[in-house]
Amino acid sequence: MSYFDKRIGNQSSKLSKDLLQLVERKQSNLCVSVDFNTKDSLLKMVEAVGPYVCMIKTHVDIISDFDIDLVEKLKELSVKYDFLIFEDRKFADIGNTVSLQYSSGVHKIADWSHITNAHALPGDGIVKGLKKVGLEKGRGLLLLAQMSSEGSLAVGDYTKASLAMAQRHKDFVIGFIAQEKLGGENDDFLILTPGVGLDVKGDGMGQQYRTPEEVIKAGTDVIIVGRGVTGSQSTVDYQKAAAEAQRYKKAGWEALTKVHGL
Ligand code: S5P
Repeated sequence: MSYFDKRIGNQSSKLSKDLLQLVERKQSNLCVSVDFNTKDSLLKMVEAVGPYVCMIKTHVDIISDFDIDLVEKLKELSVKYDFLIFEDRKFADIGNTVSLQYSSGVHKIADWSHITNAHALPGDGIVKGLKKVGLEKGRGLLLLAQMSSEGSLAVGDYTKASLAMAQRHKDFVIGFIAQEKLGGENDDFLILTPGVGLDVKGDGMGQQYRTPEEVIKAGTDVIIVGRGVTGSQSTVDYQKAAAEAQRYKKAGWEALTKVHGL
């Protein structure tokens, strides 16, 4: 059985199967994080890198002119270029509050984002609250089991407890934001890893970068790259970003091929 067939067979949610199929089909395990703060610059960046990614990660709360039209355009681009949308909301409250934050407000994240994430800190209630809203819409959740930043407190027993929490909610938790493989064959969670860069080791504000090959050797499925692809918004060059996306796509796919003998 091929590597992807095996991984897909291990998944309990349709969304995680879809993501692995997409990675294989597009030969891309690259998620680009577009941390830009206007609608226009975000959409232009997605237009530039869309053909090379399996996922686009957003932080919609930083967009000064956010409206529903942005969401509609993002959804259109996700169909046009075949990628999933991941709103990096990092929920961190009690179940009742997160269910409201996920479904309501200006952003209505559950209506359009295939995937979102949450800290395990509050306990199982956070997963229950999000699941109540997201499960029937076919959404999936990633738990932040580890972080890329220097001095992160999400280590050791906290990471283990995050894994145990995910195991109790396999219908909705599809995997982790983590720096290494967590779980085994019986709970084959997806690992999405930020803090990935080919050229620099940090950003002077605590971010730490490893190369695609380093993280994929450690068990990553999807590499999350922000500024390494997009550059900074103040000096944005969409053509360069498209070229960088191709470079990271190639690096990610080659590492996956090598590590898993595809
Ligand atoms: O541990 C983490 C978790 C996340 S989701 N470390 C991170 O950096 N992130 C996010 O990934 C962060 O919020 C940012 O959007 C992206 C990394 O961006 P970059 O420009 O440093 O690649």
